Amino acid sequence: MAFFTLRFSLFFLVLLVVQGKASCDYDATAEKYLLEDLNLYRMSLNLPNFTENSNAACLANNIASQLKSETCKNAFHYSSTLGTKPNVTEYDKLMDGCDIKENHTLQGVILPVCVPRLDPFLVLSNYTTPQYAKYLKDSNYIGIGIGSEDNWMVIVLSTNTSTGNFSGVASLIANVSMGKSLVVLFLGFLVVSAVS
Ligand SMILES: *[C@@H]1O[C@H](CO)[C@@H](O)[C@H](O)[C@H]1NC(C)=O
Ligand SMILES: *[C@@H]1O[C@H](CO)[C@@H](O)[C@H](O)[C@H]1NC(C)=O
Ligand SMILES: *[C@@H]1O[C@H](CO)[C@@H](O)[C@H](O)[C@H]1NC(C)=O
Ligand SMILES: *[C@@H]1O[C@H](CO)[C@@H](O)[C@H](O)[C@H]1NC(C)=O
Ligand SMILES: *[C@@H]1O[C@H](CO)[C@@H](O)[C@H](O)[C@H]1NC(C)=O
Ligand SMILES: *[C@@H]1O[C@H](CO)[C@@H](O)[C@H](O)[C@H]1NC(C)=O
Ligand SMILES: CC(=O)N[C@H]1CO[C@H](CO)[C@@H](O)[C@@H]1O
Repeated sequence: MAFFTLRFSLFFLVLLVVQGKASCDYDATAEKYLLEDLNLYRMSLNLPNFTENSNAACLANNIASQLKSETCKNAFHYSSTLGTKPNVTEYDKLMDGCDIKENHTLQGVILPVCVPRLDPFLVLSNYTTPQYAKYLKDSNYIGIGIGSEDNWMVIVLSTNTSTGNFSGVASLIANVSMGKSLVVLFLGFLVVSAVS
């Protein structure tokens, strides 16, 4: 715990220093530290590190770009209910743009948070609340894509199976219950607002 606190303090100093730089540098730094912290969290649970999934990262970035113009206040509008797609404009196009076939996303989860200036303490603490942590703790999720824009951080978790690896390769539909997969995907699309 002390280790985490120290890391965060250092990160905060780094943030103060780089704040004047381009926002994409800022975003990339926040994403890099988040990935490291999530992998430390996984290590503490004896789970393998997340490996970066470039398709999932592409989707995470696209979703973050879409959400960028939304204020944190409206974040809960983006939570999704069973059987609906994430409430993001042209979600299908976002997937196509990343060369992802929808059949390969069924078991994936999309976890956005909205935190002013992506304060790393609050971002990580939001991801480690039970409703998101249960996915981070799940050994089925081995891949990760992280995207961010302004106040939005989006994590897309992928599995090592054809129904969740965000592949662009077409495949026969896997023999899983569609309804169950949709629950997994869309329960995951919960939006966290820091300003509620
Ligand atoms: C897992 O990630 C942590 C944090 O980035 C790193 O320190 C560690 O070396 C990684 N472990 C492996 C096996 O890659
Ligand atoms: C989707 O988001 C918009 C804001 O962009 C909101 O007005 C609308 O109510 C949301 N729809 C649902 C079903 O949450
Ligand atoms: C993913 O699955 C393949 C084949 O099932 C296996 O060879 C590979 O080691 C797995 N990767 C991880 C990170 O579990
Ligand atoms: C994802 O699954 C598809 C279909 O099983 C497979 O062809 C592809 O190699 C997998 N991709 C990754 C990155 O595991
Ligand atoms: C994707 O899943 C649908 C059913 O939801 C199926 O009809 C379609 O053939 C599948 N496509 C591929 C490329 O596997
Ligand atoms: C798919 O699952 C059903 C039961 O859920 C089973 O009857 C069927 O044989 C399975 N098909 C394949 C190809 O595994
Ligand atoms: C779900 C969750 O933990 N949301 C929190 C995200 O962080 C902000 C700022 O600390 C909190 O206000 C939210 O409750």
